Order: sequence, then structure tokens, then C-alpha cells
Amino acid sequence: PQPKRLADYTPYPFRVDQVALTFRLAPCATQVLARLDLTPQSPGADLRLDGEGLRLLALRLDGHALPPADYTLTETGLTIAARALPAAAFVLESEVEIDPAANTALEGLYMSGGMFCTQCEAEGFRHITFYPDRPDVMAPFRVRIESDLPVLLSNGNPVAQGTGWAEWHDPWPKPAYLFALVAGDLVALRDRFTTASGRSVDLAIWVRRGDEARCGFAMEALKRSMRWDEEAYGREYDLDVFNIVAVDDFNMGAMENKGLNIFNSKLVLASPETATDADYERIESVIAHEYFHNWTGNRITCRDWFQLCLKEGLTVYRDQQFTSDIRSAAVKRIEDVLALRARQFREDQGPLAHPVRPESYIEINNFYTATVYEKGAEVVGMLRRLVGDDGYRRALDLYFDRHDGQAATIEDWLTVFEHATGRDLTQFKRWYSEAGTPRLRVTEDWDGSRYTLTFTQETPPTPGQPVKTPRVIPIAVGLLGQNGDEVVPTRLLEMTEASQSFAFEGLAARPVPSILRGFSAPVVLERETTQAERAFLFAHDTDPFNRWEAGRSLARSALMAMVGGAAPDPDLIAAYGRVLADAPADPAFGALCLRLPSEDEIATALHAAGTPPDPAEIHGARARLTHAIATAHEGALQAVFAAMADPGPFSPDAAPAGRRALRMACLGLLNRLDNGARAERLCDAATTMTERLAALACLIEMNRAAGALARFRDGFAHDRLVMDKWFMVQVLHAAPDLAAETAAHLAALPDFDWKNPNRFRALMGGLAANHAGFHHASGAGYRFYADWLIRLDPINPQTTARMSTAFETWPRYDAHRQALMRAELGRISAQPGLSRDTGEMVARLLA
Ligand code: B3K
Ligand code: ZN
Repeated sequence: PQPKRLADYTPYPFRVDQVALTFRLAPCATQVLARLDLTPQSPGADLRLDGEGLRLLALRLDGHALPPADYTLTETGLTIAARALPAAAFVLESEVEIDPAANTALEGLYMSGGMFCTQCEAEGFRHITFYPDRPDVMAPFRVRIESDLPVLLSNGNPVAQGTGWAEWHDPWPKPAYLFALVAGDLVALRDRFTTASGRSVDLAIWVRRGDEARCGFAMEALKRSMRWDEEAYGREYDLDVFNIVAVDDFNMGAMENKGLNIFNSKLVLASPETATDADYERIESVIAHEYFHNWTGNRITCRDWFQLCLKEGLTVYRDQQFTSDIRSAAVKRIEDVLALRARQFREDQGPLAHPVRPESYIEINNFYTATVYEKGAEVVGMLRRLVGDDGYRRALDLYFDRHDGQAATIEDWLTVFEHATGRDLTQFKRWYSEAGTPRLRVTEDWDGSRYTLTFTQETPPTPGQPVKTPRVIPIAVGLLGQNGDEVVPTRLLEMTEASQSFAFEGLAARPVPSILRGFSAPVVLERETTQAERAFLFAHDTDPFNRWEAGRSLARSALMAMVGGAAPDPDLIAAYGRVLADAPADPAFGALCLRLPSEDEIATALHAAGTPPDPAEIHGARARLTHAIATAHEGALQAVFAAMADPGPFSPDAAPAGRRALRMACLGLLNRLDNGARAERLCDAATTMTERLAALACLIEMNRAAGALARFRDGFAHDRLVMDKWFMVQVLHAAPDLAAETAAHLAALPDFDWKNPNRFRALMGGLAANHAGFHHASGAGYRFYADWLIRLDPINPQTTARMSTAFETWPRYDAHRQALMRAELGRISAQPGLSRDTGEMVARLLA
């Protein structure tokens, strides 16, 4: 297949003035009638419409059947010759038949648990009808649905309904990727929201019968999001209704279709018995994210898919701001940076590295990545730091004013910042065009009164981009005195050169620097420093992010030394004593400080230091450090564990969730000493899924979980979302030698419904995240994983392609593991009929 290129963009030569669709729903033979009002924009152009897997029943132009000689039909679309088209506005009608029941790829119109639903982003609409399926073609839609199912939903406002039919009208011009339709036997939790200007909006969350009691939290999150977008961005909702539907079979998290968001049910349904605190937080942030897309994505959309970060980076940034406003800003920043490093830095450092705005792709679904989303959000955050809060607000106001109703580009976005603030962003734009994570090296100089920091930046080559140029890097720095007082409060240094110095004058004594506060830029900071100075910052830094960061790097280097055979660092062990003493004052932060670097993080650090990581050694070192911390602080751990017990009643708010997080962090450490006794008791007595699951993980790590797993299963056998956790936890926490075997045993169970993406991801994702298990020297983890990718590809290419990223770290490891992983990738790529999605990924992984 030929790649598509950003440089080849040309506007569509027709305007779509109106779309009217009629769906006659039937599981195996749905008819779709489409009426498009079109106006030629450039004389002499053929009319090219996308369409895949459609059986064409009829085609009429201005009411007359179109003779076959006037059009050509291929596997990918329909082209009507220019000579057959009127010079002015005309109407094209098509009738097609599709088979939603056979659609296992979950793209276009498909069936999930007896209901009809759609997923059109990025290019699913072409599986529904012939249409210019590209985001810069925007039109108002009218939709008529004919079906015996009781609930019939589409975008926009309801117009009319009767027995067996309903009609919807969406007045806001939109691209086809935002189209949605749902039909099913659903029940709703209803509510109402009044916007700042007084519009009353009917809210509904539609779920399968029996699930309605688990929607309350999502509904509250929706209302909080709607209010927040009014207050923080001045953006109001713009329709009479807002519907959310939960579906069980979904390739990703959720989708922002105009007025009709469709969600993976795991991101809607929550109760204390079934959802963990992490689930609650994620539900809240994804509800917010999809809602925020109504302005950043829907009202203003993307000109083409290369501009995906325009809506995704910005909307992630907005949902992060929302969470930090309503929960703890410091904790949220740490969680986001942990995720950024674990997913985006990893991507940026491997064969799949690509710019935030890629310049070519074969399958766009392969570019819904951590780089486009999370690094895209970091770039927005840097812009804000550089122009300040007021400048950011002026730029955003101008963006909404100027581009409402349009399909915009990154150039448009940067131009509003330039016009609103007068700043030149030419160099800043490199953050969008150059891949790779800059390394920022820093040295210090002290001459008795002047303190100088010298920074050097360097970005390693990435595929297709051998040479990098200097970026604009906002570096937030504060200086501390030897007693821990802040002698220079946070200041933003703007680095623009490859190497650059910044001086601080008039200091009485040599300060201790706190660099890259709040993680002010997505770079790897490399600084030669002593364990003692890190311990000092871990105890005293006034910036909470950097305080956590100091502890993290202290633990990371201790663990790296332990992999080489060293004993646990006594200073580090002592530092955890202080963490425990302080933790009850800020439990969520304390829990983060107690969490040791992951095995994957240690592997990354070893590789960066020039040592191929040995996953088994890393696993052993981490277990030894855990044991040493627990032994040294047993009393304190017991006290904190007891003090953090939940007095009830349950609340999913940040404060009680933080207490549970701290308590479970203590449990994880104590587990090494009591051999699972506490976990065993908690597993059966727990009133929340957070505790039950954490206890179960502890028992699995102690290899004494058989009884608890059986009881858990008896208790939740009919709950799909909880059973996903049951599948995942066993593989994720299995001992390295047992991981592949455990995965194989679970995959053979009758309730391993592998065609359901949540279930597949639970088991296979659990294996990929079990670092020492997946990378076991036997190759059993790799083999098992590849077997299942091969099996899934023909039925669901999108999920297969996404999960192939488990292999993206192959260049990090020793020759033996590299050979094993490349062999599995080779085996996948040799499959006859491999999908375009997986084919592109495997080719990039092996390049
Ligand atoms: N925009 C969708 C993602 C679509 C993914 C298509 N493969 C959800 C989101 O980012 O909000
Ligand atoms: Zn999004």
C-alpha cells in the first residue's frame, strides 16, 4: 500500500451542503440510503467518494438512475466522471447494503450484545455509505432510523419519532468521522444541565438493562465537565440533548461523536464493589475528554489526519487541567509524567518514533499514539508556560473566534498564539515536526556570588530523521539554600540554543538547584549529582513534582546498582522512613513516593547507561529492595496501614482514594514479611474493588492465590468488567517463570472471549506488562503473544496493530532476546493476508 503524505494535501473539489441518511436496520442486511446535496467547487473534477465493503443497490443523480458507463466502482470507492455531473448544485442518492453482524473489526456499523452501534473515526464512515470520508468535508446531517428496537439514537437533536422509527437533525456542520448511530434495548440514567446562558440540556447515559445503577458517577463527571469548560474556557454546550452510550465491544476508550458519545462500558460503569479508584479517576477524565472535544475537535476539527494532535493534544491537555483543578495538581502531574515516560518516551526511543504531527502514514489508526496524544498535550503545556496564562487565554479565545466551524491546521493554531501574543513561534514549531526526546545535560558553576547553569540539548536520531535541530525548551528552575529554604523562587528559563548558560547573581552561598520543576518540558534531564543531593531534594524541594522526582531517581540508581549486585542503599532506606512519617499528611503523594520504579523503567535506565537489561535480574533486585524497605520500616508500615483504614461510607473522591492508595502501598510492602497473611484477610473482607484487587495481586505474588482467585471468580462470574480484572491480575503478577504458562491456561478457559477487545487486552496486555514474564529468556512469552496477534488480526486489525507495540522495545535487549523478538515479528509479517494495519506496524518495528 502507498503511504499518504501531508505534503500532498489538496482541498475536496465539492461542497457537501447537506446529508440525509436513512437506515433500515437488520443485523445481516442493513440498507443505507444517502442523499447528498453537492456543489462543485472546481470545474471539471470527477466526484470521488470513499466506500468499502458496500453492496451498491442504486445510484441516482438529480433523481435519475446513473448509467454504469458514468461511474467506476473499486474496492475503495466510487468515482463519477466529471462529464456526467452538472456544473451547478446537484443531488446524489445512493442505496447500499451492509452486514453489521459480520463486522468483527468494530469499525463502521457493527453489533455488540444485540445492539447496533458505530465507530467512524478515523475512516469508518466509508464502511457505511459512499461519502467523501475526510475531516475537511463538513456538513449538517439528517438521519432517519428504522428498526423495531426501542431506543434509536443519532447525532444532534431529536426531530420526531414513531413506532419503529426516529429522526434526528444535527445543525452543526461536521465531518463524517463524528457521525454516530445507536439502536438497542437500552435504559437510561437521565439528568439535566442548564448552561451559563440558560439553555436546558437533557442528559442521558444509555446502558444495558441492569447497569443503570452504575452510571451515577459518570453523570456527575459529565456535569462537572460541562461547568468547568464554561468557567475555564468560556465554552458552552450547543445542543438540546447530550447522550452517552456504553458498549461492551469497543476498540478503544471512547468516542466524541457530536451529541452522542459512545464509550467502552469500562469507562462509564462504576460501583465501589466493581471499580477501583484508578477506574473512577479514569472514567472522570475520559468523560471530560470526550465532552471537551465538543469544542476542540467537533466545532473546530482537523483539516486532515496529519493534524490529529490539533484536537487530541489540546483535548488531553484540557482534561489534564480539569483533573488537576478538581483533584490534586501535584499528584496529577506526577501520574501524567509517569504515563508519559512509560508510553511516550518509550515510543520516542524505539523504531516507532514519529513526530507529534507525522508526515506520512499507511493506516491512520496506527497514529493514535502516546506521541500524538500525550506529547501533543505536553507541547500545549509548554506553549502556555511560554506565553503565560493570560496569553494562553487570549490565544484560545482567538482560536475559537477565528476557526469555529472550520477544519484547521497546526499552522492555524500556532498563528493564533502569534497574533494574540506577538511571539514568533517558528522555532517552537519543531516540537511538532521533529520526533525524539531531547536529552538535556546540565552543569553548574559557582564563583562565590554568581551561580551559573549551563544546559546542552541533544536529540538522538529517529527513523527518517537522522539530524535534529535545537528546540525551544522552557526550563523551570528554583534554587534552594543548604537549609532547604527557597533562595530563588521558580523562574522560567527559555533555552533556544544547542548550548546555553543562565546566571543567578548575588547569592550568599552556593545553592542546590531544582531543575525542570513541574516537568516543564518533555525531555530527559541528565545531571551528574550525588545520592546525598538527591536525598536532600527528596526531603526539602519546595516543588512537589521535583521532590517526588528526586526520590524516584534515588530509587532508580539504587536499583540499577542492585542489578549489578550491590546491597540496598542505606540512605535510600532511611529516606523511605521519612516518606512514611510524612505520608499521612498527604496520602496520595506519599503513596506515589513509596511506589518503586517499574521494571520497565529500570530496563530503560540500564539501556541508556549502556548495559543491556536482564529482566530476571531486574525483577530480583526490585523484590530485594522491597523486602529491605519493609524490614527496615515494618512498624511504621503497620501503623500507616492501620491509620489509613477507611471509616466509610465509600466515596470515590481524591482524598479517600489517596488514603486507600497509601494503605495499599503499605500492604504491598508488608506482604513480603507476612507472606500474604494480611492480603488473604483483606481479599475476602474488602468492601472496595481497590482493596480487593490489590490484595489479590499480593497473594499472586506470594503464589498463594488459588483459593482467593476461585472465590473472586464465584463472586463476579457474571460481571464482564470485573472478570477482565480477574484475567489481567493473574498474568500481570505471575512470577516470571509462570507468566506465559498462566496466560496459556487462562486463554483456554471458556470465558476467554477473545473477540471482545477488553478481554483480549486484559490477558495479553497483562502479559506484555509483566516485564520479566514477557521477556523471559525462554521466549515463551513472545511466542504466545505473537500466536494470539496472528489469530486476532483477521478479525480485528486495529486492536492487533495496537498491541504489536509490545515488541517496540526489542532494540534495548541482549542479542538473544532481540533475535527471539525479531523472529516473532517476522513470523507475524509472513502471515498471508495480514491486515494493512498490522503490516504497517510490523514493517516499522523491523525496519
Ligand atoms: N477520538 C477518539 C479516538 C479514535 C480512535 C480511532 N482509532 C477518542 C478520543 O481521543 O477522544
Ligand atoms: Zn480525544
